[in-house]
Order: sequence, then C-alpha cells, then structure tokens
Amino acid sequence: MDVRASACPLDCPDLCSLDVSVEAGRVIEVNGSHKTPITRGFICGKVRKIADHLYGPDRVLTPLLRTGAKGEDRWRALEWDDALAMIASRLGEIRDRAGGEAILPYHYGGSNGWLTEGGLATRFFRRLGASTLRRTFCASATGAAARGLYGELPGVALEDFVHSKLIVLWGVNPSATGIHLVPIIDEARAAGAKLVVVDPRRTPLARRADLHLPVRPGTDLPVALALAHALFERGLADRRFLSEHCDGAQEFARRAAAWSLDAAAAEAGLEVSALERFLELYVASSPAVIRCGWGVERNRNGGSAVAAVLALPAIAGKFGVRGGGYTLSNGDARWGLGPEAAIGEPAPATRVVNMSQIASALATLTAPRVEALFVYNCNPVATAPNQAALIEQLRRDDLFVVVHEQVMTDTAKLADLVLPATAFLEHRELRRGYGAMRLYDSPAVATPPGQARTNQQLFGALLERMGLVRPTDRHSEDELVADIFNASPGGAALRAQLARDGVATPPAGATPVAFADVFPGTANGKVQLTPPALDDEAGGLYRYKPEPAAAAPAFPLALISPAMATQISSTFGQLRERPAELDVSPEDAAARGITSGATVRVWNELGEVICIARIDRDVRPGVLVLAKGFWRKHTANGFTANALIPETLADLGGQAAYNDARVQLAAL
Ligand SMILES: Nc1nc2c(c(=O)[nH]1)N[C@H]1C(S)=C(S)[C@@H](COP(=O)(O)OP(=O)(O)OC[C@H]3O[C@@H](n4cnc5c(=O)[nH]c(N)nc54)[C@H](O)[C@@H]3O)O[C@H]1N2
Ligand SMILES: Nc1nc2c(c(=O)[nH]1)N[C@H]1C(S)=C(S)[C@@H](COP(=O)(O)OP(=O)(O)OC[C@H]3O[C@@H](n4cnc5c(=O)[nH]c(N)nc54)[C@H](O)[C@@H]3O)O[C@H]1N2
Ligand code: SF4
Ligand SMILES: [Mo]
Repeated sequence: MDVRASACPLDCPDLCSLDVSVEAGRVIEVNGSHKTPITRGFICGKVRKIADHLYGPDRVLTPLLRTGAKGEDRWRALEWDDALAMIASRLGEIRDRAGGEAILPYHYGGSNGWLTEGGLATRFFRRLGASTLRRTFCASATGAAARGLYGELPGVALEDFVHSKLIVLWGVNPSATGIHLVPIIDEARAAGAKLVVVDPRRTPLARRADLHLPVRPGTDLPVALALAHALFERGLADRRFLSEHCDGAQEFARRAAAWSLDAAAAEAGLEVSALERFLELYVASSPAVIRCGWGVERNRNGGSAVAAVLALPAIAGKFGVRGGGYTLSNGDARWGLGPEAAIGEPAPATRVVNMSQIASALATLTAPRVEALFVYNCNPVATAPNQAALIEQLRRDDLFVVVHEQVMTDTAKLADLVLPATAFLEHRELRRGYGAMRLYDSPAVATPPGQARTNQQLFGALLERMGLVRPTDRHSEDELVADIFNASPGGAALRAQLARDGVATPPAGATPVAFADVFPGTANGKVQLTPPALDDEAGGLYRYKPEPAAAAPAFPLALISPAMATQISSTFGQLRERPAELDVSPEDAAARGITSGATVRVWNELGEVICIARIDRDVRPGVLVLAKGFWRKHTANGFTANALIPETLADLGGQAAYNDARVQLAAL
C-alpha cells in the first residue's frame, strides 16, 4: 500500500492536506495531514468515507444513453466514441440552425479547482459561441460587497483567530461547514476570547456563545446599520482610521442613521439589550474579528447586509492588529493567479443567463430558445431555485441534456446522455483555498473506475471533434498549469514553492494582517464605504427592503436551508439513506398540532414538500429549517427545499436568494 499526498478541493474553506492510502490504484483510506496547518491531522467524516462515493453502486462507469422517456431511469451503455460523436453532431446541428446561443453550459464549482472549472470546458463553449452562464449560486453577493468595499483583500487568517479577544460568527456555522475553525475558536476562548453568534438558529457554537442574536432571516442589514449608527452617534467610531483609510464614511453614516438600536431590534426580532451587549463587547475588545458567512447574503437584502457587516471593523477601528478585522472569502488572498490564463480564448459577448433563474430561462428565453443544456460540475435539480419548474423543463423533449457526472444524481437521471466523470483523487487539480490561504497542485492518486474521464479529456475531445482546435492551442494539463503560472509575475516563485514543499502560500504570506501587511485593492487603496457602482447595482445600497406585507398571511414562515455536516451541498447525498427532516420550533409545531416524527406538508405558490418534522428548540419561532443538498429520494413527494425557493435575487451579484422562501406548514 502506498500513501500519497493530496489536498481536498471540495467546496469547503478548509482545504485540508491529505494522506491517501492507495492499493492497486484504489483508495483505501484518507486521513488528514499537516501541510495545511489548520488540518492538524484530522478531516471530516465525508472525505474519510470517500471510498463509498468512489466505488459505490451509484457511480457512473460508462457513457449512458437514455432509452426510456425522460426521467424513466432506463439506459444503454455506450462507447465514448459514439457518445462524443452524438454530442458533436447534435450541438453542431443546433449551432448551425439556431445559433450557438441555443446551447447553454451549466456548471458551478464541482470540486472547485482551476483545472476542472475553467480550462478546456470554457474554451470549448466560448468557441462554440454558446450562451454565457452567470454563476450566482453562492458568494456572488458576498464577493460583490467585499470587492466593492475593500477590493481584493485577504481577511484574517483562520489560524490567527487564536489571537482574537472577540470572535463574531455572523451567518456562518463552522461546526458543519468549516470544522477546523472550531478548535481554533476553543483555543481563543481558553485564552479569554468572547464569542458572539448572529444566526436564526441556535447552532452548536451559538449554544456555547457568550451572546447569541437569533435574528429573523434577512434582517442583518438593519442590525449592522444600527450598530454602525450607534458607533457614530456615541462618538465610538474611529475617526482617524476613517479619515486616513476610508472614503464615503459620511454618506455611510447618513444612511445608517435610518436605524436606531430599538428599530433594528424590533425588525430583527431581538431584545434591544442584546444589541447593546453586542455593541459593548465589540467596542471593548481588540483584536476583534467578524467571521462573516454565507447565511447573510441569500436574501433580498443580502448584498447590502454583507457590505454593512464588513463596514463595521472599519468604523470601529478593528484593523491593523493580528486577529482583528473580518474574514469572508480568503480566495482573495492575492495569488496573482487565476484560471483565465488556461482558457486561451477571450469571452465572447454572448447572451448571459443567470444560473439561479434557469427554470424561467429554459421556459421563456427565445431568439434563440435554449435547445441544449450541458451540465458539468453541478447538480441543479438538487441545488437551483424553483425545482419543480426546472424538472418540468428538463423533461422537455426538445431540450437536449448532457450531464458529465461522477454519480447518478437527480440531474443526471433527467439527461439524454450521461458521461462518467472522474473525482478529485482521480485527476490532477490546482486549487487555492477560500479559508486556508494555501495552494496545491495535486496529482491524480487513484485510477478512475470504469471509463470515467476528466473534464479536460471530455472537452478536449469535443474541441477536436467539432473542429474548434487552433494550431497554437496548448491543451495538455502540464501546458494549462504552466500557462496559469506563466501569466503571473509571481508564478515562478509559487511553482518553486510547490515543487519544494508540496504546498504554496500567497506572496503576502499565509497570515497577512490587513492594514499592516496588506491594504485594500481598490483603485485608491482606501476602503469604499459607499461605492457608487454597488449603489447603482443595488438600486440604493443599504436601503432595507422589508417583507412584502401581502405575502405574510398566506405564507407566514421563513424557510432557510443551511448546510448539512454530512454532505457538501448535494455531493455525497446518494450515500444518505435517512429521509430529510424539517426542523420546526415547538411554538410553530404546537400551533399546528405537529409532533416530532409526524409527516408534514410545507408549501407555497411554487410547490410543496412532504417530509418528516422534527421539533427543534434551537430554531426560532417563525423559521423552518430544511437543509440544502437533499436528493429527491429523501422526501415523500420527491421535492426538496429548492421547490419552495423563488428565482428572485439578492440585491448584489445576481445572487440566489435561497433564504427568501416563505411558506406555510401543516400536519398531513
Ligand atoms: N459540511 C458542509 N460543509 C460545507 C458545505 C456543505 O454543504 N456541507 N457547503 C460549503 C459551501 S458551498 C458554502 S457556501 C459554505 C457555507 O458556509 P456557511 O455560511 O456556514 O453555511 P450555511 O449553513 O449556508 O449558513 C450559515 C448559517 O447562516 C444561518 N442563516 C440563514 N439565514 C440567515 C440570515 O438571514 N442571517 C444570518 N445572520 N444567518 C442566517 C443559518 O442558520 C446557518 O447556520 O460551506 C461550505 N462547507
Ligand atoms: N436550498 C438551497 N440550495 C442551495 C444553497 C442553499 O443555501 N439553499 N446553497 C447553494 C450553494 S452555497 C452552492 S455552492 C450550490 C452548489 O451547487 P452545485 O454546484 O450543484 O454543487 P453540488 O451539489 O456539490 O454538486 C456538484 C456536482 O459536481 C460533480 N463534480 C465534482 N467534481 C467534478 C468534476 O471534476 N467533473 C464533473 N463533471 N463533475 C464534478 C459532483 O459529483 C456533484 O454532483 O448549491 C446551492 N444550493
Ligand atoms: S470537506 Fe473540508 S473538512 Fe472535509 S476534508 Fe475537505 S477541506 Fe477538509
Ligand atoms: Mo456555496
């Protein structure tokens, strides 16, 4: 048995370093190592058990052609050559007749690397003149807000949280979504740090926190603005930092003045005393860090809310010390590298389709209508909004659906053609972390089962078959990786680090301190507290959009869908046997005669879900929780939370507003 070094590129901030035991090309065991220091030699249960995913009965092993009606689950195995010929001829025919824009690539992160996302897939669809997908499932509102205020600026390194005296977890649940922060928080607390959690649910860390603010979903904006306003009004704002490092402070203060602590507490469903206590802790503590998560962005106020939360450390003067400031996505750690250099084809100005509005796009776009959907790195039936409408569209006989996948997902089941994809231990991946500031170039360590092929192999073959290869093209993995590094002045040094240590750290180091080692990446190097571009995009940044009163009587409950510990979004869902459970507060359950374990119906104008209820004291009244990532088999009627999620967007980044679902609930 061989032990090989790798790194986990799944959509998780931690970017664990791995030791993978391999025998005869098969993964036997996966353990954490120490190359990413926060891994500390341990990893999550999901990846420890990845052999069940790689070699389980749901793995797609050959190309499969649908032989029954769409969704009927009857397939015939094909040779790759025949599958590729079929795709090339169908896409070619559609392009020649209806135009390239009748073809829509559909992809999100998959395993989030720069080889599997980007690379030859993007080159292929650009040269085909396909419609352009705007990728908005996740982090597009947070990304727009963070870049608007700070430009590209790395946040507080996760390992530096040990130095913090106050840790604020705002719409983030590391106990499930980034487990390596938990022991770091424990260490900080052992050294005297306080912990504040802002979350509608009493999460495991909220239970242990010094202060938990159980906000109503979507009300972070008033809370953050009221805190900012109180800082200004009480003379607690850091005037020196604001004048030296910030633009737009006056305008920000003017807008924040719309919210007193009283008004914000009423809107968010909190005690004013809790907001006073939060303010007191925040002012008194240094270093203080706000770990902003992705629970803040997924509603109609989400972009403004994230911007307001990120403004707080500037207003309160929390930067410039190790362990102080904010952490959002450390993907912005200024690597000076990106996947674009490997694509080798400029983006054409083709029609843009927001992936979070896919159901409507398929139903309503004309000139041209979408006739082919090519899905890779994504499982939209489980993860996109408006699930029932999407399923109906995928069933259309005049829509050609190709899905490149590792396992038979709910999306693959609705395809015309399914192609077997490799998983991360079976292909090379270049990946930088969005929590841990590390970069890996991990080789394949295991043999792909069956006829699984990498994204590069698939799209390289299609480029060739469709006559889209140019004589100057570079397309081997080595060439793509070389192009990524060669495009950057710091690339050679990073490559040398990777060759020497098996891991690289950003040019500014793995634990840069904002406003000491690194400064905002905005045009003038200052924080933009009210950036005009965001103001335009949001139609008024920091302007709160309350719940539409008309909807309340019919659909009085807010449904949120946070992450599960046992999956990454829908990834690994095939391994779960237990049905989905809907968490209901004791109050809302009692009002409807619902007991734990009862079958319930939860619905709105978009659809309904029939599943099992669990009475949960950790959920605030008025809120229901049905996790993201369930598969259709996990509920009694084959629909998940996504069947209740509207296609309306957050105010920035075209972001999906997953937590804006409003529903009614009844016992069945
Ligand atoms: N185990 C596991 N790890 C994951 C993932 C996974 O699915 N499973 N997903 C990965 C991905 S894709 C991402 S984007 C990250 C997400 O990482 P997190 O941001 O931690 O994930 P979520 O669970 O979506 O949301 C965090 C919290 O926000 C709360 N919340 C919901 N609405 C609101 C609100 O309006 N305001 C506030 N303040 N809180 C709210 C939820 O109750 C939840 O506890 O995790 C990554 N890591
Ligand atoms: N209800 C609700 N839904 C949500 C959210 C929510 O908060 N609530 N949050 C959203 C968030 S944060 C995110 S990030 C999205 C994620 O949504 P998706 O992008 O759909 O992510 P996954 O569910 O992880 O599915 C990724 C798929 O890509 C496949 N894959 C992985 N690597 C490769 C590869 O190399 N090649 C190919 N061809 N395929 C590969 C995996 O097998 C997997 O099936 O979900 C969103 N969905
Ligand atoms: S999913 Fe996250 S915690 Fe699990 S191995 Fe990967 S990086 Fe580590
Ligand atoms: Mo995400």
